[in-house]
Amino acid sequence: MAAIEPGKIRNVAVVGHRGTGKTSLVEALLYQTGEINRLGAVDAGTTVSDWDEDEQKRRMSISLTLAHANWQGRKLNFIDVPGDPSFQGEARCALRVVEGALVVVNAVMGLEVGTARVKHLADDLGLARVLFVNMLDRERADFYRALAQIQEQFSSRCVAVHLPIGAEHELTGIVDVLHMCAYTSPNGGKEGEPTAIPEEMMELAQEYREKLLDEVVQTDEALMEQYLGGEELDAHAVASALKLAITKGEVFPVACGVATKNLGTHAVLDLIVEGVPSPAKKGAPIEIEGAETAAFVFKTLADPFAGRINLFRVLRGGVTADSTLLDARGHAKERMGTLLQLQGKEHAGVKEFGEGDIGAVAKLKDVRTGDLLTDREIGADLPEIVFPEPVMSFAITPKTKGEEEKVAAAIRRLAEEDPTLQLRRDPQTGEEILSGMSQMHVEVALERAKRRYSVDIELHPPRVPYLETIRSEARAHGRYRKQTGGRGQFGDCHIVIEPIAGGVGYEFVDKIVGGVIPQSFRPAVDKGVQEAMAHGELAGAPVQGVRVMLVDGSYHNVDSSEMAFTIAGSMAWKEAYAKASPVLLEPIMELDVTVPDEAVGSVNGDLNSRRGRLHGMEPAAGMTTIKAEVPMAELLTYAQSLTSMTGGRGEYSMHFLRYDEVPAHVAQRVIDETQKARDLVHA
Ligand SMILES: Nc1nc2c(ncn2[C@@H]2O[C@H](COP(=O)(O)OP(=O)(O)OP(=O)(O)O)[C@@H](O)[C@H]2O)c(=O)[nH]1
Ligand SMILES: [Mg+2]
Repeated sequence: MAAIEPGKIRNVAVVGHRGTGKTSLVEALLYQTGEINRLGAVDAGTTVSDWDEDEQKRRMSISLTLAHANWQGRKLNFIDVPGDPSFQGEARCALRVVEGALVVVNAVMGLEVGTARVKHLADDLGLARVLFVNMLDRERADFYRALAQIQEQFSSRCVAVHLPIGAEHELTGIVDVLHMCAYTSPNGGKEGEPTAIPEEMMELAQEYREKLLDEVVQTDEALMEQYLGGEELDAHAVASALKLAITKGEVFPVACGVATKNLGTHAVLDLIVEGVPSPAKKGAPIEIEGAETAAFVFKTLADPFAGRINLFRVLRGGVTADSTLLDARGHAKERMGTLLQLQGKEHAGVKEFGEGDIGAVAKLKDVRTGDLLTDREIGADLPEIVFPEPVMSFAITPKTKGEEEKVAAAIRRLAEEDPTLQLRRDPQTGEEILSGMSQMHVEVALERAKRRYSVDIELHPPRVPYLETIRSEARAHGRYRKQTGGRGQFGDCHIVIEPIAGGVGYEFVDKIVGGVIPQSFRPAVDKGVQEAMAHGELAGAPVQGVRVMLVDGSYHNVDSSEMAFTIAGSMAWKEAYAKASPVLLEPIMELDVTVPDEAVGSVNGDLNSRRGRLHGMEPAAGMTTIKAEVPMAELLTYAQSLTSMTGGRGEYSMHFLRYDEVPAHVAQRVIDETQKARDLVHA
């Protein structure tokens, strides 16, 4: 098969809130175009897209999936994107390499928070946006209510191009007001050719056609003149004006249907071909200068059969099988061995992917998400996919002692597939911290680690990285002396410690006059102090924000040594620290919580009980974003609470802000707990 020319390709990411029917819609699109001859169902685990074991078990999408179809002589590449916020990194990858977003909305629930999020991403990337109101057959589905909501909350330029005939279980078909024709529900069969609009729908269809034309002519002066002059508009001219308007984000067509019955797919396929710009029209989503061939890797997958597979979008030129390209990150040569066309988990070998196409390649050595492959060195910066920061952290340990390295290796592999998964070692607590977008996200990762790499991993709440500091000045004397037969030990010093303004850092000031401690032993005092400071006496946390002045001391000609002064330094520190009003500091996070308006009261009350300080609230479209500062220690189990307070409709993100002093009553509890833990260790 020869490469497909860019003008004949349409790249579409299918996005939307969790469970709006994206995977079912992709299935229907593949069925309608004849790619598959049976309409699979998510609930039966038989769809092309949700092919992974984890996905079938949970009946939801977890990773993005690639599929393709032919319609009107065009190649359509679909990327089915999971809707759950746990896997929102996938949407970032997918939207980066397409010209269009097909936003699927649930006709019963209307606009939901996840839909708004991906819509904004698509806005920011300047993508064409087509909306599909799905599930018209469900009880309490209401196309017009969903449409009104979309217009009110997204843009008044969202216009209906398809209308339902009937509603809920009496739905019998849809009308296409762009082409002024109708489709009867195929009830899971193949959709037939368009038919005439039923008599009783004619008036409504006319009304909505006018609304559509009103929007379209506003984007095209010549059409506007004809329209105002009462001329009959040429259908082709309207279609191309609409296409241009969609491309430029001036009009957003709203389609509708029933994915599980394959209703509306014919019309939406037409709409994609006509409304989403081809790569030739739009130009590459990432501009690359100086290379003849360039491909952007937007996702790395671990495939059960083919090993590692990289999905890429051809930005320039064509990628041919068995060619060699350079990886711009590692500068290594990579042989593009077997090129694959993916249909869910099915692979077909191909010889070439042309400019603008989306394909896959197996068995590259060291290529991962975000990498750029070119035919020559171009010295350009890597294009970036901006991923959301993970919000949930857990400490992880292997179930079997000694498998620490195996665990880390497995998680690293998984993080290559999914950059919203992060593994780091907390230098303060020494724990391995795994962070992700949600508890489910992390649990899915652990299941995969177990299945693929045979490691059992346990999750624990992470320890809070407390710090300690002092509030006042203090002076102390440290003297270490030992006489055991031959040569003894002698170190003796006086130090003064004081808080550093701003509360961070450490300074050591040598104020010795007259050589009461020889120059060569003074750094040893510094060392002893710093060693002791690594574990403060309150909660064993590192101490910071202290200036230590070495002011006096004495030495012994024979017995003094560096070791003796190190010990004396740490003795002096301990005494001084106890007298300098030490306090415990805790990390404060900035928290953004988005919840349905009706949950604001309980969420705010809950934040209050978590020692949170509210900063503001921003209501938007039935949802309110609450901004607050909350101690990290109070947020370790926040996800579960938020889910129960909002019926799963709340979302949050947080990042580190600063350290604050822990209020006395809380500090005492932390100190007691650490003391208990220490006693256990020593018992
Ligand atoms: N009645 C009805 N059910 C539908 C329709 N579309 C999807 N469903 C059902 O809705 C549920 C979710 O469908 P999916 O296709 O998995 O939704 P999704 O948007 O891919 O879900 P995520 O990928 O997890 O975000 C499944 O039980 C589908 O059978 C529809 O048009 N009508
Ligand atoms: Mg899905």
